Amino acid sequence: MYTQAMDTMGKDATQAPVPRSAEEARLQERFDARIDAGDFIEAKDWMPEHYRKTLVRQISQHAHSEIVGMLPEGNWVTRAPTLKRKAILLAKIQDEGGHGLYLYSAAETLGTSRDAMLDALHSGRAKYSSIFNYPTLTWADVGVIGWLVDGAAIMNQVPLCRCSYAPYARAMVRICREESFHQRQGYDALLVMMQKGTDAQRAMVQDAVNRWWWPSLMMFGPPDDQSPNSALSMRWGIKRISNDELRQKFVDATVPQAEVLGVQLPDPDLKWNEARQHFDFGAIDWDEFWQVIGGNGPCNRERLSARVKAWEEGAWVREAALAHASKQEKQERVAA
Ligand code: BYC
Repeated sequence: MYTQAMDTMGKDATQAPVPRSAEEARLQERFDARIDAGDFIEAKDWMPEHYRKTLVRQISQHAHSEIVGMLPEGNWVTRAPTLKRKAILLAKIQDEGGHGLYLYSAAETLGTSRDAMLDALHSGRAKYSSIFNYPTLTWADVGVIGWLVDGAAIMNQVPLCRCSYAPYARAMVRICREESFHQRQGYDALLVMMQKGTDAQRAMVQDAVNRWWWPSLMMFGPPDDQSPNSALSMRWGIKRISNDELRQKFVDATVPQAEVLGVQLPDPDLKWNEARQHFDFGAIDWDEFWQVIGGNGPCNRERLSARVKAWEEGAWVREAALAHASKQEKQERVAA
């Protein structure tokens, strides 16, 4: 249901920055031709500086999102209702940590160090997904994160498996496989509460859906006409489907799932449009979105300080790992 056409945009949405020399123009022309032919670009290939910067920005933000995304779920590890749910939640959080690591590695192939990326996160210069600045108030939030947040993530990330930058595309293939399990475990947890639970549990699920629905729609980014990065990212095959198109696909896929679950999506304007063959939906509160990505969401400060604390308190682990590696290297040199 989440697999879909991976390229719906034209290739000439905008022009790349003008090359500075004849040699650069020749390289740029070859690069453009490769993009147009659907080739993948590898780390050692020539690429325009702006392409490199755009990728570092997007991939590092994506990595930060995975790592920060562990926090709202981590809040429920000690309070999961059964051993089975606790084991599933732990595995899911561990997967998110792994996704962050693949993505930092993919960004490092572009010549930016992990320390520089983490410094940008810790100092508040780098962004991470708006969705992780909302609190997880009840156990139902964990299920809803799986269903809606991972569902939105898959919708956005499947096209990235065909991103023109090969190391990112390769990382995304594995990530998407794991995200599918995450989405299903969330839906399963909610289904159990809705079908076998008490009235109080059903109310808890509905309340969680009410709180997470609109922020999930914001995950796809601003409307296309307010998305400054889209045109070039589309031109270069980094993004394959626009923010608004992906948001629409997500709504279309999710409404029938809500019906099966027996929850109401909190939007009085949500209705099937026969002419468009899509669901119409109400206006998104973009002021809230800009506030959240500007650092003023409900949990921004808490999330960032948790990451900074983990980084500072983990210094001895990094030092010990480096000391061990250098000791091993010395021993190998002596043995050789
Ligand atoms: N939150 O020009 P636009 C996960 C920023 S991880 C925060 O459309 P672009 C998961 C955007 O960065 C989910 N910021 O940008 C993990 C830009 O600012 P800058 C993360 C946002 O890049 C654990 C400005 O707004 N997924 O799912 O063309 C557990 C203008 O936007 C957001 C990814 O990172 C946002 N929602 O498109 C469970 C996927 N939206 O950088 C789940 C990869 C926009 O110019 N990323 N901004 O200062 C992408 O696909 C694209 O970067 C986006 C934005 C669609 C997110």
